[in-house]
Amino acid sequence: MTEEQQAELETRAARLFSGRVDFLLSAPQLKFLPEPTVPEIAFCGRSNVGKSSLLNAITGRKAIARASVTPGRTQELNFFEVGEPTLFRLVDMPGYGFAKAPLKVVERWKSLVKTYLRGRPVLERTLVLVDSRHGLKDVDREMMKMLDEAAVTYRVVLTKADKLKASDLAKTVERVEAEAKKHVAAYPQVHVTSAEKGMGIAELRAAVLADTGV
Ligand SMILES: Nc1nc2c(ncn2[C@@H]2O[C@H](COP(=O)(O)OP(=O)(O)O)[C@@H](O)[C@H]2O)c(=O)[nH]1
Ligand SMILES: [Mg+2]
Repeated sequence: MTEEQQAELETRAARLFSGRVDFLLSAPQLKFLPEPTVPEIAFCGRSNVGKSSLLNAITGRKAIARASVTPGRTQELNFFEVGEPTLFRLVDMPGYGFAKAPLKVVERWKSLVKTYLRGRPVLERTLVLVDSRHGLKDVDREMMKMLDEAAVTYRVVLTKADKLKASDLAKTVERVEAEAKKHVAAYPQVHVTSAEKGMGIAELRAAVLADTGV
């Protein structure tokens, strides 16, 4: 893509996300999933990775992702619609890696997520969020493996990049990219973002729009 095309895509994405973005529904079980009528982009990551903050930054809202932090909704797939009429959906997947989650809860999570990933024809891309300070953890690797197996391509997105020195950040990017290259369904390049400072947000927003194909 030329610089000009990239700039044009970012402008289009910014305009689109500043328009209609509405919470649609929370699906605690597969039978509550909305009809697969438009492309979907899913966001996943360990709890506290900065998923809600990133969703807010991408959509330019202060609290669009609030629905997903409502107690009791943490184990559900939350759907947001973008565009008027709806062009695509963002899906906020339940955070993983709770230290103290009962086995039963973890199993239920896995079953819901796996079935969604494997059987969702409109799922165009997933974003796997990873905290810049921590790099990839085993739970992230497990998620990546699940996506590889479901043949859902994904982008690894480093969050909270403002918390690291540039030199440490560069090392983390290098390490994570080296590992991403070993996963068949992963993009070889990672995104570096800070919801707090706005770093990488315009580019990621454009990438999400491009991924939807609309
Ligand atoms: N410094 C910094 N803190 C962040 C950033 N994004 C999120 N946080 C903080 O990380 C914590 C978890 O963020 P949240 O978006 O709720 O994470 P979630 O559990 O993945 O939805 C909160 O205290 C946020 O303020 C960021 O880009 N920079
Ligand atoms: Mg959240």
